[in-house]
Amino acid sequence: MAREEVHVASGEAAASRAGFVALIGRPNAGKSTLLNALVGEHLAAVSSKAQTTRHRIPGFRTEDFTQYVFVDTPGFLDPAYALQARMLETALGALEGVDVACWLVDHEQPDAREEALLRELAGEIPLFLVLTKSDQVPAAKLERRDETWGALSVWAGRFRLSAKTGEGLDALLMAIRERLPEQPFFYDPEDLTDLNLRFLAAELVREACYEELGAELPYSIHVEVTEWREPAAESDKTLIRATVYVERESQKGIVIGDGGRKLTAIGRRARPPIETLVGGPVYLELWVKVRPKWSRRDRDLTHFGYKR
Ligand SMILES: Nc1nc2c(ncn2[C@@H]2O[C@H](COP(=O)(O)OP(=O)(O)O)[C@@H](O)[C@H]2O)c(=O)[nH]1
Ligand SMILES: [Mg+2]
Repeated sequence: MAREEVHVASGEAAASRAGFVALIGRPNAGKSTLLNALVGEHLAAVSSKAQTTRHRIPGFRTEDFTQYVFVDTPGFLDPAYALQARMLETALGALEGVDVACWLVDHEQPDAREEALLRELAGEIPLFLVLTKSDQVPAAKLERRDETWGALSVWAGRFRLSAKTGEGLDALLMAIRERLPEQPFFYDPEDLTDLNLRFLAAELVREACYEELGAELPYSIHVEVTEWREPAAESDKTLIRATVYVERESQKGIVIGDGGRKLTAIGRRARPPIETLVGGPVYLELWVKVRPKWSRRDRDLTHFGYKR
């Protein structure tokens, strides 16, 4: 493939850089929030409940001469059932072929499993330590974390940042840039992801469910977009029908709520970000269905798109 070169004003040729950057770490470390901040768009579902991210979510950031392909991943955890096992496989699989990995941290110290993973990774690619939530975590605590984690001496660089305020993002981007290979861009500079809109809309509904529902239920929820009708006329809305799958009849009642109030609230919360995504008004119709024990059944997981 021919190397694309971008000519700068001085007449010198500046080669473009492009590459893949994995965002990895424990559940709740702030991976999805950082992906969204780096891409400048709400691509990945975020919530205070651990294990919100179930798939590999790519997000692109293209600057003049640099294209970063960030990959958000499910958190590292010991899998307790089939869905979690697939999530872990997805997280590990996302590391294949990346140029840089960022290990995001909002806890005090590594456990043995994490340490082993980090040592293995550091032998293969540059590994950056990223202490997250610097807007929230006291400086003294960040300092301690930096010391404890830094002592692992597997790092190509150490950073602290806040995806909420943007503090520290530029420094991380500059360091990543230096580690990306000189090569042509992979994607159109206008593109932000290669995920399709249906998938992203379903994720936004799932995120709204997480926010509206109690602590237990979210892990039982899967959302599928079943119908997507483009507006027939300029003034029309895009019709999007989605099904919220739960595992038990009793859960169905919880998602629907008294007189349908819960489901209405979920729809009201999901619609604005979906409209931003679609770039126009949306009519969002939600249905709730029971699919017994889907999160433990291989066939259902495959059917729902959880990759092995
Ligand atoms: N204050 C603060 N909260 C954050 C920041 N980044 C993430 N969070 C919160 O931490 C929780 C987990 O974030 P999420 O991105 O879903 O973590 P993930 O599981 O690693 O993807 C959510 O409640 C976020 O709002 C940050 O920079 N500052
Ligand atoms: Mg996440």
